[in-house]
This record gives sequence, C-alpha cells and structure tokens, in this order.
Amino acid sequence: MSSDTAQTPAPPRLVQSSREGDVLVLTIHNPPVNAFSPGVPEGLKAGLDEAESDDSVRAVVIIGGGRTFIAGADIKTFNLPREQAPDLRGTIAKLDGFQKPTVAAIHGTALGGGFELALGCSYRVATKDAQVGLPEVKLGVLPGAGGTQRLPRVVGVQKALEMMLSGNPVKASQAKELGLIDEIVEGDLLQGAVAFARRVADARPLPRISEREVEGASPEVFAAAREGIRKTHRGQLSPGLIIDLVELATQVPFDEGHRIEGEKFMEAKDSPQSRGLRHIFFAEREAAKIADVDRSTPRREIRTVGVIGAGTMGGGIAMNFLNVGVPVTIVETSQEALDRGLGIIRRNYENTAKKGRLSLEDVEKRMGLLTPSLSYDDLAGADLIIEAVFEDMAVKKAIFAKLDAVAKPGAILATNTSTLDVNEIAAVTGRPGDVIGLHFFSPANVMRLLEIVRADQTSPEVLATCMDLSKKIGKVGVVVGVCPGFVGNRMLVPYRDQANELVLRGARPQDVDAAMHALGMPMGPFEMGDMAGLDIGYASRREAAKKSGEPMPDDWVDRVVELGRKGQKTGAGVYDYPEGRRPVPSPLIEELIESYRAEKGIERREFTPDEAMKRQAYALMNEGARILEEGIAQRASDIDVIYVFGYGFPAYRGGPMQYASEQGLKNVVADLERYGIEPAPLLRRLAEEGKTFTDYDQGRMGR
Ligand code: T1G
Repeated sequence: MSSDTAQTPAPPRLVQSSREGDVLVLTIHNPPVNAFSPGVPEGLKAGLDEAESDDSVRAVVIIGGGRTFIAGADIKTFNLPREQAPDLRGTIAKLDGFQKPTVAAIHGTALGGGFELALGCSYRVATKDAQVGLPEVKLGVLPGAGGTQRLPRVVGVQKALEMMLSGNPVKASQAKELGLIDEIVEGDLLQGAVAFARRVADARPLPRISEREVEGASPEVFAAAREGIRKTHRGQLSPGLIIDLVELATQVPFDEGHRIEGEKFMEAKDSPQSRGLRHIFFAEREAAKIADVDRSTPRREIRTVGVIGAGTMGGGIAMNFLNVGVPVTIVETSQEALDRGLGIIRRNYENTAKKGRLSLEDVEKRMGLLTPSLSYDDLAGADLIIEAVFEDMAVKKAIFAKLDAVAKPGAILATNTSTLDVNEIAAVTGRPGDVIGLHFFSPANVMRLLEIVRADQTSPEVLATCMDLSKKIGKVGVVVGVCPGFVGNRMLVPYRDQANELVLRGARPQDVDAAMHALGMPMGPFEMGDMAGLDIGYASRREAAKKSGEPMPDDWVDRVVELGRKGQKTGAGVYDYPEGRRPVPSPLIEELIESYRAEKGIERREFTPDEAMKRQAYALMNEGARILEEGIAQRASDIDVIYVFGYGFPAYRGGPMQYASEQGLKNVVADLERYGIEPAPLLRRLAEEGKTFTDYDQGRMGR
C-alpha cells in the first residue's frame, strides 16, 4: 500500500481473551450494550484463531462484559459502506465451521445479531433472567446474519415466524424449552459456562444448527402468516421478506438460503422504512436528554403521588403509578365522583386480569395502593401532585393556590393541562420552580407519550426528576415549551385546517381520511374528530375567538356540530355510525358540504390521493418547523417522537419531520408553494441549504 494512502485507523480492541485452564474465554467489552461494533468481529476472530492454534485449548466460551451479552448489530453502522460494516456474517461463519466446541454464555439480552452469533455457536447457556430474540423487524430489517435460516431449524416454522414477526424476546426458561438454550446456569455465569464447556469438550460431532432440517412447514402456515402481517404490519416491507426467507429455508440448502438472506437484508436496510424506524429508535432515546440540564442534576425521590380529579384522565394517570408500586392519594370534590373514579380504575384492572395479563392478587395489590380522599390535606405528604381536572384556567389556578398552601416543601406540582399556559398557573404559587406540566394522552394508562411541559421557571431538578419518572412509569417523555397546545395539539390545528380545506375545495371526507391511511395512520382527521368529539374543537375555537375579539369562526364542520352531530358519542358526526364505531359516509353531510360550497361560491376541484396526503402531512411538518424555530421543541426528532407515540404517525415513516426529510425539503417547499401554503422560514432555509431536519438537529445539538 503506498505510503500516502490514508490508513483506516485500526478498530479499538473490544474483545479480551483469557484462559480458564483448558477453556479460552472471549469477553466482549463494548458498553453500554456490547453492540457488534467495529472491533468486536476482529477481536472474536483473533480469539478463535488463538484457540484453534493452541492444542491446550479444548473449548471456547464467548461472554459479554458488563450488563449484557451482545445486544445486536451496532445500528449506528447501518449507514456505513458494506466493506466498512462489522463482519457479523463472517464471524458467525467462522464459528459455524470451528472445530472445537464454542459456548455462548448469555446474560442480559442476546438480541438480533447477538443472538444470531449465539446460534452460530455449538452451545448456548444463560442465566435465568436472560432474554433472547430477533427484534430486527422493529427496525424495518430482518435477521441478516443467519437468523432466518437457523431459528426455524431449532424451533420450527410457526414459532420462528412468531418470534421474528413480533420481534419480541423470550425468557431463558422458554428459550430452553424451545431448544434455543442448552442450560440455565445458576450462580456465576462464567464458571457455569466453563464447566459446561469442559463437559462437552470431547463431544463429537459438534452440533451445528445449520445442518438441521426445518420442521413444521405447510402452505397453510405461510398463508396465515402473510394474512396476519396485512393487519399487524400494514404497508411494511421487512415482515414479508422474513416470511419469504423462512419459506426458503424449507426449500433450499442452508448456504443458499443464507446467501439470499444477506441480499434481502441489504434491500430492507436501505429502505426508507428502515431509516424511519431506526430514526425513531434513536429519537426516542435522544428525547430523554435535556440539552441544558446536566445528567448529574440531583433528582427528587418520588415515593408517593397525589392526583386531583378522578375522571378519565385522573384515573388513568393514577394507574400509571399504581402499576409500578407507587402509592397514590386521589382527591375529588364529591364522594360520588370518587366512587365512580375508583370503580373505573378497578374495572380497568379487572378487564386486564380477564385477559390474563394481570392476576387478581395484583389487582388487589394495586387497588390497595390507592387512597381516595375528599380533602387536599391528605396531599400534604405527597412528593408529586398531578392536577387532572377540566380545562378551565380559573379552576386550575384555584387548585394550585390551594396546593401551594397544603403541599410540603419540595413537592412537585404538575398540571395535566393539554393546552393552557403553565406559566400562568405557576404564577399563582410561591414556588414556580416546582411547577411543571405533565401532559398525558388519553387513555393515560395506555398511551406512551408524555409531554413534559417546561415552564419559564421550572427548575432543572424538577425537569430531570420528571424525565426519569416518565421512564419509570413506561412513558416516552418529551420536553416541550409553553404555547397553546404545546407541540402535539398545536400541530393538529393546521393539520385539521388543511383537512377541512381539502373538503371545502372538493375532496370528500373519506378521501381525506383515506389519504392518511395510505400514509400509515390508523385514523384520518375526520375519523379522529368524530371519535374525540367535534364539539370540543367547536367550543375551543369559539372561546378563543371571544377572548381575542376575532369574528366567530364559520366552517362547514361547525355546521355539522350545529346539527347536533358531535361524532361517535351522538351516533353521527362527519360520518354516520349505524353500527357502533364503524364510520359510514353520510349523504346528509355530502349535501351540507355541497350547499356550503355553493354558499361560499367555491368551484369544486379534484385532488389526487398523493396531494391530499402531502397537504396534510406537510401541514404537520410545517408547524413543526415553526415550533422548532420558537424553541418550543428541542429537536425535530422530538417532534417525530411526539407524533409516533402520541398520535399514531407510522413509525416506519419516522415521524412528520423525518418523512419530509425523506421527500427532500426542496421538493417539500415546491409542493407547499404549489398548494398555496407558506413554508415556515426554517423549512425554507434548510431546503435552500440542501439540508434535512436531522442536519438541523445535529447542528443544534452539536453532535
Ligand atoms: N446499536 C447501537 N446502539 C445501541 C443498540 C444497538 N443495537 N442498542 C442500544 N443502543 C444504545 C442506545 O441508543 C442507548 O444509547 C444505549 O445503547 C442504551 O440503550 C444483522 C441487523 C438492548 C434492550 O434491536 O432493544 O442485529 O442513548 O437506552 O433501556 O440481524 O437498547 O445511551 O446514547 O435502550 O437498557 C438488533 C436494540 C439490532 C436491540 C437495552 N438489536 N436495543 O435497553 O438501554 S439489528 C436490537 C434495545 C441486528 C442483525 C441485525 C435496548 C436494550 P444512548 P437503551 P435499555
């Protein structure tokens, strides 16, 4: 190689080789999850060469340092050119052909490529709390290092399809029953693995999964799997590829199937869908980082929680804490409201128990942690108090004034308001640093998104405590600033305006909703409006107009509400609901829209599904760009997390900002201008600079 060729720096040494007598131990040190990063394959291959050349070595144990076995390929390396990507397939091939027994010693989570590597070993042993799985489908890819060919050779077609299409891990005990694990090690894993390795050191022939046959193939199994993913993975690419590859494993020799698997993996990895899912994977984790709040910021301990209001939201919020063993005192204004609220909580738990997801004993344990009360005095000891009453500023202010008098010093005072000014609420207390917004999404015990609303004076400690708490209760916390609707609901306004505009100018409501179904949304704006209740938007628009002295709004949807059609709750809204919740286009509404257009002198025009979809998706993104500029959201990726976890935006599109970046922001601006929609200044600037929202985030976060 000529001297001036730039030497690619040697990868770091991430694998330590050591001896336990006649067993060579390869320990991977690549915190935090021992991802299969550059340096890991090199270390493992070197270790195997050492074992091969040393006759005193009778067997090899591979084990993860720190808290887990290899948790998968390093997702960050997916964008590397193929020749620079860590050679996972080559490492596993070397294991598969190795002439001495190799034992994977698993603790923590052996996932994806990590588990594929374990399947390439002769044997696998694990601690009892270890988990193994192939979650690649959740990243829009497929097990690309032999998993689609080896897994069915161990567990059969049906179970292999189940595991790879769900992407969910199985516990060590179940893995042992399935034949994926040879032994559960009690006590020290390394010692257990070494002892196991010694016991099998002379066993020949060495077991090789790649040499086994696949059991359980039938046309019906594959047909059922293909039918199933039409519902569970609507519009996605990789689930179908997984099914095809498992079917291939039943038809061709291992090496042929393995080769084709490698090709299909590259196809899936380079798809916009995988980029979207990988974007969300990292975005979810990035959202937990608060740019100007140091990781060392002290946290307050949350041992007990108070909830004010036992309505739908208050009850759901309380359940989040009961579920993780945190006692809750819930306060209402009347015994009847309290009884009703507790009844709903109990019924929710009992329904979960009926589905076998909770024991009756757990129901009682959780209900036992719930203390009903009619007095604020009972909140005096709470570390966190969450107000969840109806959206009226005067009522909320009165509550926070009372809390200021009753709550102990250091208690965090949170409002669950979905739109109101948290600064205004904080101002009625003498402790604005302890006041924050915790905006849960209904149903609060189910929806994973939690908008953590940072008021001007919210202290870093309170912010950091609430972010940690969101993870503890299984929520995805995203910090947002104070403005009407914060981030999620604020973006709904132009989204809904655009939907209404499409209908006003010629589209039918069902076409507008269908366009968002095509994007991957479970529900379009009109279905969502009918479900939430059209009267809520109607009332808040009027309230806002009254406050600001603007003229009363007039829109064709308002006419629907004025007919008493409030949505599902009145059996009719934009759609008719002849049987339960299934929306049926309504001739009456079609006529109402026609006459409204005539009244406004609007000439009807056609819209293609593509334009209908882009107008709506870009309306979301455009407002997101404004939100970013105002500093209401830390990152564009935070906005994506909000829409994926709170509003059903398809994760495989990566969220509204990522989706726009995928289209090319230059193209987006051109589309918006063609639609007569003013692009946000930041969007226009990024488009002119040929950048994406990810570039913006990296620039802003200095990454
Ligand atoms: N690659 C790169 N970084 C990863 C990573 C991975 N596989 N897994 C986690 N991280 C980072 C994560 O971004 C975070 O970084 C830190 O580690 C802690 O993660 C060929 C192609 C293992 C259950 O899909 O499910 O193998 O925020 O906060 O809650 O077939 O991480 O600290 O900077 O999630 O304790 C398959 C993905 C890959 C597993 C641990 N494997 N990871 O959860 O920690 S594709 C996966 C997880 C593959 C092959 C294919 C979880 C975890 P930061 P964390 P955790």
